[in-house]
Amino acid sequence: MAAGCRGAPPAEWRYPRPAMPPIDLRSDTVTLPTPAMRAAIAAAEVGDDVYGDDPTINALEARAAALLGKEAALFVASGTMGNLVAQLAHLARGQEAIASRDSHLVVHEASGHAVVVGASVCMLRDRPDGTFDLDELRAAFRDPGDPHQPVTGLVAIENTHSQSMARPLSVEYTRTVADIAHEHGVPLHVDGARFFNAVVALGVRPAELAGPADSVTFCLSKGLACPVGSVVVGSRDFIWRARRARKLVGGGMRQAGFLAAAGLVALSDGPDGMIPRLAEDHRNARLLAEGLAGLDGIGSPGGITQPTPGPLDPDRAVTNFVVFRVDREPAAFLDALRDRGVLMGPFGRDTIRAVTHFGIRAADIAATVAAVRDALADTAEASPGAARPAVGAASGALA
Ligand code: TLP
Repeated sequence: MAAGCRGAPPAEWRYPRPAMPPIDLRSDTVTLPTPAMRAAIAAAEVGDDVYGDDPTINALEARAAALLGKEAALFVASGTMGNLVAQLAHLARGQEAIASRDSHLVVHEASGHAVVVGASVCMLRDRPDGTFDLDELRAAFRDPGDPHQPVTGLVAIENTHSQSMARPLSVEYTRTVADIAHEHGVPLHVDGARFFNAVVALGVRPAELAGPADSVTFCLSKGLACPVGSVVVGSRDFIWRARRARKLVGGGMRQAGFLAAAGLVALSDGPDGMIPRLAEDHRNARLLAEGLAGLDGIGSPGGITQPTPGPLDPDRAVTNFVVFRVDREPAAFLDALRDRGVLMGPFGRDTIRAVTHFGIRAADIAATVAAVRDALADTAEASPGAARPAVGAASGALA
């Protein structure tokens, strides 16, 4: 077994499903394809993509490159694969990437940077607005003249920035980080798993936000509701290297135009396109945060997710995440919530995440707030967590 894949499976890693279709807020990855996508999938013209013969993948890659203002694009199986092939294309073995301590690339990708890329990561702390302290960023570049040190080969940022409750990072900030990276001769990669949520929240054009970056990965399979896939964009040379890297990790997918067809629908202009409707998810997240903030037992998640202790602050929910803390044992609360037909998930230590997405309507938000109220009541007595410190109290907030 490969060294990076050891570890015992947990007793039960599949979430038991309730009898009724739940209001599933665990992630926007649970979205199902639209009727227009299903029709496009059924009708898709396909070919062997490893030979470059799949017209639907070629069309998707051309559309993605044009939309984000880059020379070329590559369709990959997942956001994780997108970040991995981007690192393989940017970094030589033994180099170092600068990335956020809490980023998906560092925490949730099974150490692909170390296991597959052979790179170390210099981890920076993010601030509550999702940005790096720029002096800390400047200080993180290694001295290329010192043979003891790794050579810095990449800066990576995440937009939207999950740990800060999915805040969007601005065009100006992205440009500043890119300028600093480029001064050191290093490219900037954006993990834009929810890049279009950032575009919609900021009210900018995709090409403006992608412009300063050397590469961007965005996911089709999250808020854009496609069944599978992500796209990496960048220069022609970079995408050629990423294509080779995709082969290396076994990601050459042959007639995957059936999957790309849904992506073309999602990125289309007009009524079937999925980008502008992300604004509805953001409104619903805000509604949910407002509803939850009014409940006893719900409080600030702490840390950079919400640095102020006390009640949950709805102003933190600017895209499609709501992250909060309960003054109960989180697992018992989540079980009680599931029994009431609502799924949410743990998000880091002791905090809970709800993600709004296609298929969740304002009425579901009202039902969710009612279910949370009931689940809090269900777990008030029995939970050993009832003795936990009050939510949002200074001692209860993550540092
Ligand atoms: N994130 C998933 C989980 O893996 C945590 C989620 O439910 O949010 N970058 C970011 C910022 C992401 O949030 C994710 C997925 C990825 C990359 C990876 O995408 P996939 O799941 O397609 O490999």
